[in-house]
Amino acid sequence: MKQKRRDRDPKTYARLTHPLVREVPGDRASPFRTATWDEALTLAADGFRGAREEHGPDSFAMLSCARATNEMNFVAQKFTRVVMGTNNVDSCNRTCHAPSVAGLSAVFGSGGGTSSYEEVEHTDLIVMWGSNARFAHPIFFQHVLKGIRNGARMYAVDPRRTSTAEWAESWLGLNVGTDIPLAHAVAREIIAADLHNKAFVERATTGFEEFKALVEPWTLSLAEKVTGVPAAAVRDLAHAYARAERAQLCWTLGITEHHNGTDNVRALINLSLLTGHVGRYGAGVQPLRGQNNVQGGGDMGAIPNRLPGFQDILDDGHRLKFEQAWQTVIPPRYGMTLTDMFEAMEHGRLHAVYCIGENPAQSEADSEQAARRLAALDHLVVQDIFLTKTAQMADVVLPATAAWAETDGTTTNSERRVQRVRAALTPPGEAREDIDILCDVASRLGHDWKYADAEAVWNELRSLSPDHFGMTYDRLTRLQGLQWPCPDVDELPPSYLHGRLWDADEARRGRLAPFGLVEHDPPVDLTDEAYPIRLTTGRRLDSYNTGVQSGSFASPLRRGEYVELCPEDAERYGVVVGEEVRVSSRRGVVTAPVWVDPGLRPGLAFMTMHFPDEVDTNLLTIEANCPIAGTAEFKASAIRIEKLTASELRG
Ligand SMILES: Nc1nc2c(c(=O)[nH]1)N[C@H]1C(S)=C(S)[C@@H](COP(=O)(O)OP(=O)(O)OC[C@H]3O[C@@H](n4cnc5c(=O)[nH]c(N)nc54)[C@H](O)[C@@H]3O)O[C@H]1N2
Ligand SMILES: Nc1nc2c(c(=O)[nH]1)N[C@H]1C(S)=C(S)[C@@H](COP(=O)(O)OP(=O)(O)OC[C@H]3O[C@@H](n4cnc5c(=O)[nH]c(N)nc54)[C@H](O)[C@@H]3O)O[C@H]1N2
Ligand SMILES: [Mo]
Repeated sequence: MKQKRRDRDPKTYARLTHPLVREVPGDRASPFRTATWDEALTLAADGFRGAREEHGPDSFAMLSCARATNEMNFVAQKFTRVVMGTNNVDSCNRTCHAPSVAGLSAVFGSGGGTSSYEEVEHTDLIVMWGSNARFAHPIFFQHVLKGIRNGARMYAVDPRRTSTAEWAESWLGLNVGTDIPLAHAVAREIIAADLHNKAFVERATTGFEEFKALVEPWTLSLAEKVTGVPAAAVRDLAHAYARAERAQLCWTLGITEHHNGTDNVRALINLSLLTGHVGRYGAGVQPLRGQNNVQGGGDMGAIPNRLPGFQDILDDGHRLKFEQAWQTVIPPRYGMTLTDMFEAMEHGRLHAVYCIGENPAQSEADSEQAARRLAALDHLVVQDIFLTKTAQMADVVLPATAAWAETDGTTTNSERRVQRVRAALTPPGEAREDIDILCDVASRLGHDWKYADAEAVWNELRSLSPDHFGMTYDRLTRLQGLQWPCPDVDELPPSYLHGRLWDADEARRGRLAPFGLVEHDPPVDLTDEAYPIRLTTGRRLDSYNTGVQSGSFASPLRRGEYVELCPEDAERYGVVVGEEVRVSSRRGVVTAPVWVDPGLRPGLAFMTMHFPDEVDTNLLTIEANCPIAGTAEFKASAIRIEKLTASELRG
């Protein structure tokens, strides 16, 4: 079908080149004017000092940038803990893969994906579960394609028949939010067919008998009723996964962006425990992380519960090590997650925010509520490379260099590989490196940190994080990156984690992997007569997140925002491609043109988060959060679609 494009011109962004402050200090309704660096840095620091003195250290929070380098994230969390005296530091990891980290940590003691990209080339079965890697992880998907070429079979589990699913041998098109029933039915079938790996279950896991009883009711026919996936397809996946010599189970936001995201993750990990598809070359579980350095940001301690090197803040020994190194006292309690921060804003408990390279005014679920909460802060400093919607709300805007091609340092991808990045381009105007800006704000608050370069920051991290100690800049350069854990400067780390589970003695000495006893819990935002359509949101190949970076240039590849429906629904609502319609949820209303996608099913609509200046999809989404990880249910809202009246159409 030839579809007519009817794009609204997407907004384009220009790079920030100079610090900005308000004409009338303290009045965010007054316009911005350019300022000298000295003036802007002093204003930024004064506001943070004021909040700390008046309301205490926990009235401050840092949002750290998952696109910037490890070194920058290290300094940002150090600023939060040492200069401001709080553990309130987090990033977009919270909106994204926090459930993966929580689920993997609970089972294996470490939040990283267990395998290397290369291993999917040498595996027998690849399951892409709630992941559109063809669009969102194109580099990883190249490895998947090589695996398929080498003879691997691929299964895709996604409510939409995505571009990724087009490559699969079998597509399981489940109803949104029914992943636990599907996973439980797969597990039950594996056990019923006596295909589980009894030796592995016995040696390496706990809780099997309880798990077996838990999944017992999830017969193939019950699963078909709840998930919408034909029983034969569920059975086929169960047998293929269990019989494969080696299988890779990969998931992303289709699993995590739910009000029970961590439970979903546990349900998938259960399948790997049942079959022993973990801890061996070619067999593993992989949450493909989102932003280029969201893995590294967490590893560097830019999260509220971990010090650098993923060391638990509640562990006295870990805290003491950092307190001695930094000559400070670290609060012996977890700080606020991004989710907690917005909650605290609502109740006036958060007064000052330092937001580096995040755009929460547009990326948070229920964005109207998020923007209102940000507007109520006493002091908001935004450090970015573009004047985002969040930056437009700030008291002070600090222009940074881009981590990509303008800054030296390292980043860590989702196979835990730390790689060097280098400054190759001259930054625009007066833009300065994130680390230098942070250090200058710190010095105005009484902390003089001297870092000659990014390597000096990295070496401080190495001295405090055993998992990173073996990664010198020299080795990272010569070996084109190294994966953690890398404790030794002479040895190469293994490509996969948890091999110890295969050794009877070692498995017994270490922790065993518990099955997750998780139950089905449908989406919070129920569909009914008033809101009959299930909206799920996500990504397209041509654009990036809130569109700030991908919106900074014109591209013929990029089409604007649409509400996508299946052909039957378009007919049912009497709407055609390109027609503007009203899309309403229980929280907000937007208008958007219609697109027809035969990969959708009746009752299911799709929108992206890429064009919030034209169509603010997050006005529609619900802030129903996973109680363990704090991630919102971006993947399930209830909406209705209405034709516009003639006068509305004339606008
Ligand atoms: N081109 C591009 N690439 C990107 C990004 C970008 O904006 N653009 N963003 C990056 C970031 S930050 C991230 S986190 C990743 C995200 O990467 P992905 O998670 O792969 O991307 P999404 O499109 O958000 O969601 C993945 C799939 O989940 C499916 N899904 C929705 N609901 C459910 C459900 O209930 N169950 C299951 N099983 N599946 C469901 C959707 O149909 C969708 O195809 O991409 C990264 N890469
Ligand atoms: N409806 C819906 N909403 C979602 C999602 C969804 O699937 N559906 N997904 C969620 C997910 S997974 C994520 S990760 C979030 C993303 O949410 P955000 O992280 O808030 O959004 P981005 O657009 O990625 O913003 C990145 C910002 O970093 C800036 N930046 C880039 N490089 C640098 C640098 O080197 N230094 C500095 N200082 N700044 C830099 C960019 O200019 C940009 O403003 O959105 C979430 N929101
Ligand atoms: Mo993300």
